Amino acid sequence: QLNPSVIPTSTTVTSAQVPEQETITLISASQTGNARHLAEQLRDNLVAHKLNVELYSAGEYKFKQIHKTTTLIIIASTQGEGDPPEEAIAFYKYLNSKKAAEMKETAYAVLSLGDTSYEHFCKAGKDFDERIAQLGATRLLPRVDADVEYQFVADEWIKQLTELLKARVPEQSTQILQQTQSGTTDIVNASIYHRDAPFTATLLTNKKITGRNSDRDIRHIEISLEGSDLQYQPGDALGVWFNNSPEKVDELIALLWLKGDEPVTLKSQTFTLKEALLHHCELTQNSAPIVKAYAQLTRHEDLLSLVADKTKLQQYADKHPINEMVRQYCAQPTAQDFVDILRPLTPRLYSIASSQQEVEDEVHLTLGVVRYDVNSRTYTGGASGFLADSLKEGDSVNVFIEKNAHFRLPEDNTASVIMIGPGTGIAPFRSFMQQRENDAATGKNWLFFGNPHFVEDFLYQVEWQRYVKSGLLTHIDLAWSRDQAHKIYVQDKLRERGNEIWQWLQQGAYLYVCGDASRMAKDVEQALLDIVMEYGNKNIEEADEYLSELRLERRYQRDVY
Ligand code: 2AM
Repeated sequence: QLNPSVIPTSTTVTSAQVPEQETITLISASQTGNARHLAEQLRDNLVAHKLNVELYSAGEYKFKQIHKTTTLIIIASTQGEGDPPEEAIAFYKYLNSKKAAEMKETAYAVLSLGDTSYEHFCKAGKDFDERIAQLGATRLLPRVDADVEYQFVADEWIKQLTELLKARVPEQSTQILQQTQSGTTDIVNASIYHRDAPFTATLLTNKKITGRNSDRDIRHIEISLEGSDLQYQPGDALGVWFNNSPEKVDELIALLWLKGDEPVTLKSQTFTLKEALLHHCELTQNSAPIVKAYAQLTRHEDLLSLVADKTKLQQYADKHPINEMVRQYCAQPTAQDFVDILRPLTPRLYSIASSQQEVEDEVHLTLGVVRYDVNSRTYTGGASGFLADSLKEGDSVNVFIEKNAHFRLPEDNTASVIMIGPGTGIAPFRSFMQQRENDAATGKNWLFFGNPHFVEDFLYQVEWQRYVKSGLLTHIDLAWSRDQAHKIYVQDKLRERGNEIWQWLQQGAYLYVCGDASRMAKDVEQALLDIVMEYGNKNIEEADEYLSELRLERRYQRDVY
């Protein structure tokens, strides 16, 4: 409420006439936390300017009210093939459906985060922006699409937006108390260690857990967090910083006809070229923008004509690691020009495979090692190669915890859970079971796991067998895709058990999916829809609605990559 004494008497404004300061609704749609951090930064900035703001995460926002907002800000990132973050799927679907109401009263702005190496750059943010305009809302300022290096662009946007919003507020009403709302119900154990100040941990164990004849190299990794205050919950991820392979770096320097001791500047810090390539630049992911920049740098005619064709450019980037590109199109750029076309190295996130209650100051991962051959030369994934090949047990690795409030066991220990995690998607479910055993949770547990061969690829077989024996694991259904002539996948197992899955859902079970986003998660979702249609007697729209409701109740959670 306004304090009447601060209203100038000469203007004889009564409190009834003072326009209530409107509330700015700020929604963050975040996958790895970047959009969330920016939203918090914006919120703090708005509060500092005495503006009235409520911050919500997309997962908790009551989106059916959205047409009632007067000022709406969305900060959204994009996943995989242009999808919105997991927490924003129900919101996104609603907004894009016929049910969404007109938004003529709303003024809004969107900041989208993305990665130009992907075809569907910033698609989720673009979709939000366009759909909200279509519903009749007015843009406060043009949408900004930010790339991986988003901070500078975001700072500018926040500054502009703050000025704009300040200008819209009637002078008298800025005394109203500010309110803010926190995003998640998670207990925040803020550690002194985070992404930009990671903890130097120790690798304890690196053990291959696929068989000798498996075509997958999957490792069980144990890392000691001793001496840190790091705390994690089942569902969280471990962020891992890595160095590029010294052999690949030396090879690249030679291919560039450089020596490695040339000084280069990155974000106003000086390194030698070799240091920059080892510790600060991405070398394991080529992308269309990099190929294009390299073509412009080298002025190679063949490469220039190749990059002029968008499809060919994308295909070339997908098939040629940076070293192969430089080998094929040799040139002698300066060290600085070359590092300028590269991306800064970013940490990789791995779903944690242990519960801290069980393993105390350790953290476990289930790591799929990325390996592939190009022109008979072997390439390895950045962080997976570093953890699996470069590090010896006892060596140091810089890590941090990335919270994931959208992948959590039910708070109710009597609730049942259905876990679908083929391949390395098994990781968080190992942590779930450790946690449920420690909590003596009485809810039922059902695991769907799949991999190519039973003999080679049954990850953590002994542990699952123990859980089945003890009764903690009520059911385990296994899909060995290549143990017979035709493929069998987890979604086939789901369909086989459709009736019972439906019963579990009707009794309040929670569904979790972890693993491959591009095919598995989509096929699994289709199987779930089919089950809901068949056993719940619903048509496709109703089944879709049913899954959306589950999402809103946090009974359908995914950690897919
Ligand atoms: P495949 O490689 O034999 O085709 C973990 O990678 C397991 O997931 C493997 O058994 C793999 O089978 C399987 N898989 C591949 N595509 C899938 C899909 N679309 N849905 C579910 N599982 C899939």
